[in-house]
Amino acid sequence: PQSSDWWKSAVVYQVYPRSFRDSDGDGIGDLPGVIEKLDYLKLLGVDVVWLSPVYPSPGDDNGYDISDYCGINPEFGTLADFERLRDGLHERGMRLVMDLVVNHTSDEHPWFRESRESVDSPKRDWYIWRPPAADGGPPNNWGSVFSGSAWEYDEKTGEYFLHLFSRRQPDLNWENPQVREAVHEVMRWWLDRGVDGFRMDVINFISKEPGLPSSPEIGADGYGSFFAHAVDGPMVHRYLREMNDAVLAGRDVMTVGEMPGVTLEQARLYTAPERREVNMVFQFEHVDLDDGPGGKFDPVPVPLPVLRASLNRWQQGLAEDGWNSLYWNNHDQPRVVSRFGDDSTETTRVASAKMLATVLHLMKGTPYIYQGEELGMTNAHFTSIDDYRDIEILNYYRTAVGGGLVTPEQALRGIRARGRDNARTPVQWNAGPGAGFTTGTPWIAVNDNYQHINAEAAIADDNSVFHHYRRLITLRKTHPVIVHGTFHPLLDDHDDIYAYLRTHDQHKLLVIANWTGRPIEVPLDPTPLIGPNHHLLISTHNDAPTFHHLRPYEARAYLAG
Ligand code: TEU
Repeated sequence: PQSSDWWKSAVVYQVYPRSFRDSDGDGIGDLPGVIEKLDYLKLLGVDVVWLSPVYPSPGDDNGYDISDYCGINPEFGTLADFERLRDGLHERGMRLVMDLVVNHTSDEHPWFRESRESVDSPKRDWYIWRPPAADGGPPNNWGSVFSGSAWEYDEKTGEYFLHLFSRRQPDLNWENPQVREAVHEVMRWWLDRGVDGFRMDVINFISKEPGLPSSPEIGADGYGSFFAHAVDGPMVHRYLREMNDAVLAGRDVMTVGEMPGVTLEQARLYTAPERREVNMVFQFEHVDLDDGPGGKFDPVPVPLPVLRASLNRWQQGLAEDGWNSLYWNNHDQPRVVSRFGDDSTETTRVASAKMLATVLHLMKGTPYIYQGEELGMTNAHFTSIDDYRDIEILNYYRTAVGGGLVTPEQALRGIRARGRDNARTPVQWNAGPGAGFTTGTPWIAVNDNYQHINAEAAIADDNSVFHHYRRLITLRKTHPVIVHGTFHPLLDDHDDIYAYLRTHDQHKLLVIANWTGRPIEVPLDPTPLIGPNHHLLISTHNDAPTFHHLRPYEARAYLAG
């Protein structure tokens, strides 16, 4: 591996600044708040911080609607704060990755304001405008991710513009070379300010199928799915290669493309090093498995064999060429301990959070930790729709309940399980008022469980979820088999155990995990797999284990060589 492959052995920590730490008591997290916690991040041991958007924004989608790419939202601080954060990270040997949200802008971005002025505007073609259909309705049947049509009619010029997300997030027209050049300029602007890479928001949506055809695949809400026509589109690989040639070539940075709906076959192309597109992608297969017949908010249980088959397929599919991102959580996903673990008692919460971390962090790829995951933070468990803030949740509730598709109880059940605000409650720093997040009124409620789930308590307890994450990160730095080892699945047809082997030269790593709340027997012998001279490397439980017996949510890894 070349030195420029530093991201292969790195662990990335995602900061969602709005919910991380509020330094000035306005109830909204900010950059000085992140700076206060740099030593905490160093103690955890992460190598990279990925900062969710901090740019000026009207806040329709919490900053994923950007009105100025080259600045800092005053809610979060100033450019000087940004520079202090960058320097604070670099001084501690950590790197900084920025969120690049360029499939769309805010409708308040000057580019869009100019574009909507007239059909002859020099920036008209920077966005995707179409005249109405014959009946005066939208140009095609696509629905937006945030409910309703993906088209918004604009009175001023009598045309529709495309927005795959909210109506306040118009899609940029990447077919226009001026748009691509403008994005390249933005990237250079941040790189020249010392950032170490980009997480690229829905970057596999930037190339739409010419003609923008309606979709025959109609959802429960009556809209057509744009996925077949706007995901992994015809030009996307060329645009990414062009971006590399124009901007990234010769710079020692990392890139990760967020790619809903990406297939393994496409991911191989995106991440093959010689193609110079992105270093890795966030794929969605394992976090979409609980979608039910009514979609994301109609969740179904995911049996371990289904989840494991998916993750193992990606492990093996990106084994030779390309690279995996490993994640359970981000600001769009429910908390993993509530989703695939068990947060119902303190014992099961701690054990299952550690088990899930062990299974993920010992796989091949770059692990991502989302703020609070290292504390075993749980879903919000809100009881009223009034507790929620997220545009996706609120739009869904309004349209699905209002349209008579579901009852309010059904909608809330889905939102409680899958809603994005589960991940967006404030980080729980201590047992004091506001959980140490704010001295004011938080923009979204603090989880009720902050008095026992918080960073201060976790740091003081050597058996905490936090220290387990810290140990996993340390192991990655000590044992090349964790970074580079070949992945071999084990017990492929077992209902309750996740087991695999990693091998690298003479080094062998065996991972076994009990996915259930019941004790189970392990139908494996370590010696034929990793030889007689192995030792216990890490365990979720700290008392002496018997190899063949796994307690509820117990996970262990053994190392040989
Ligand atoms: O998300 C892309 C995306 O399609 C989903 O993850 C989305 O969050 C949704 O929940 C699917 O049901 C990215 C960002 O991560 C997200 O926060 C933004 O809202 C979205 O793009 C638009 O920028």
